[in-house]
Amino acid sequence: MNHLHDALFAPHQGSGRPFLIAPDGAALSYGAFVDLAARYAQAMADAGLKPGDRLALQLDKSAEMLAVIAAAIRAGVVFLPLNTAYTAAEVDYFIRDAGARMLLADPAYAGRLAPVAKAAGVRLETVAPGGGGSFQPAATGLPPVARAAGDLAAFLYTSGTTGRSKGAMLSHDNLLSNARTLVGLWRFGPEDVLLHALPIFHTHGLFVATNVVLLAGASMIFLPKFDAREVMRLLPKATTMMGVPTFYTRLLAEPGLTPDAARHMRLFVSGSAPLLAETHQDWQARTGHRILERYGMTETNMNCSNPYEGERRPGTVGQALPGVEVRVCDGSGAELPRGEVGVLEVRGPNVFQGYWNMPEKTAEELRADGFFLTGDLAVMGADGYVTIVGRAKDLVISGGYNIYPSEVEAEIDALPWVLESAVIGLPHPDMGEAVMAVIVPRPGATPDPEGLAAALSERLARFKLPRAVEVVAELPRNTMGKVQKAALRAAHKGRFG
Ligand code: MCA
Ligand code: AMP
Repeated sequence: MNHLHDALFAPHQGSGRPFLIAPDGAALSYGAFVDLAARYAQAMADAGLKPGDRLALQLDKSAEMLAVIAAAIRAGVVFLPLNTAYTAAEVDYFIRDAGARMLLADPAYAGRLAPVAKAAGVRLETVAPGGGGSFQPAATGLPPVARAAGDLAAFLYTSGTTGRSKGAMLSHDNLLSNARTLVGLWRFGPEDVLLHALPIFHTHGLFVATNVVLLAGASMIFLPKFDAREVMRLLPKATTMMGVPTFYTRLLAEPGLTPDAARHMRLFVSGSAPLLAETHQDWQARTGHRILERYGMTETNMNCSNPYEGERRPGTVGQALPGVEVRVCDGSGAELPRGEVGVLEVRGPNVFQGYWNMPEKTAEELRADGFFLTGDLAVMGADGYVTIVGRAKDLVISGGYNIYPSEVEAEIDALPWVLESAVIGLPHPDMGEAVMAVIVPRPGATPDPEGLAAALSERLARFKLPRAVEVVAELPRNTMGKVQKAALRAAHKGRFG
């Protein structure tokens, strides 16, 4: 048996039901998808990939990318999907750290990735949306390779407040148990059509959206990326949508967003970043629908959700999922009384297996009793509803993408004119938060704030680049010498409107 394959893909073999629906209405059936995945799996075996080997993917969103992921599951190969915005320097780190055997890239990225793949000794092949590229499915399919519940399925890289990105190891059952819970909780069934506009290299678009659809035998309208007009056009053909808060604020700016436009919808889900209570209320006023907010992490998949029936309380992420334990603790792991703010800890079958090759980091964040320290500050009400009130970790979430200030600061500090820097997140009307850099120049050097983005663009994905830069004589510090980011955030809070 293959734990994930048997639940997600095997039941659909030979089925003529639609799985992926392109924006023009063309459908790819479940049967055709499973067949394609089986043949990609054989191509992986032919390329020498063995169960447990790591396969990195920097692919544009497409049916082929999903089929490659399904193939990796079938072949027992651990896949690591990478944001298409990552630069060659960033990809270089991931493929080396993961010890990837192969890197599958969109042909458009192959030129920039070839040197790092070669230097790291990783085989580079290409896959294009629509099926082109050097990596082609074999003529026949590979029988599913046996994988148990605890075997690794995927690495998803996520940064910490210090140091480089860490590969969060997710097992077959981490993914399956969570998807099963969500299907039940959110009432997904074969008649559902999910409007899918998220990227599929992160948890939200890949594991939450796609696995739920697969388990339920539902269909998804598969958009290459979020585009408010396209979503408005296709909304009448869908029953459900999952998005980050930016999706909802952008859709609220569409004049056509009315109860009539949303009348075929039964569920809108939001997550990955805080949804303002105001957005929740505006959405209800415009469409009659109450957005269902849930909360999760790369390391844990989903932890909390507002209910399907019952109160969806704006500004909260609802209650712990069935089978998941959530507690608010002081720094030592002692649970705090309801109503007090502390660090949120999570335990359950959804919690990951640790960070790849980083036992010390794993031990810092995963307690011996199985509770994972999320780094989010939260308060739990008497009725179990959780409100995320802040972050103990220095993290900016912009349009649903995580940006770790320490990573951006390290790159800025390496520039010749810079003495030191502080990177902060500020409220942004479209992205929720956006990044600003406050920089102290070296004595005698000529500051070049206008050239900052260009200077960093080889090193950092564009979404991480500061959208505002200020050059200052010194950074505010407390008596311990620590930069006071709260003071900087307060001083600049209106910067993005
Ligand atoms: C694009 N840009 C961004 C972002 N996205 N800058 C900051 N933050 C962003 N999120 C920049 C690009 O680099 C580019 O800059 C310019 O904006 C326009 O790019 P474009 O691709 O046209 O942007 P967009 O289409 O407007 O994208 C915004 C977006 C997108 C639709 C909000 O970022 C998105 O789909 N976000 C979803 C992220 C997501 O799936 N997160 C889930 C993570 P330049 O002009 O300089 O080149 S999973 C997770 O967090 C946990 C587990 C959970 O709970 O789900
Ligand atoms: P990631 O590193 O992509 O796994 O991001 C996980 C982080 O996103 C969490 O630790 C939270 O800080 C944040 N997050 C996810 N969903 C929500 C939500 N509904 N409300 C507030 N923060 C959220």
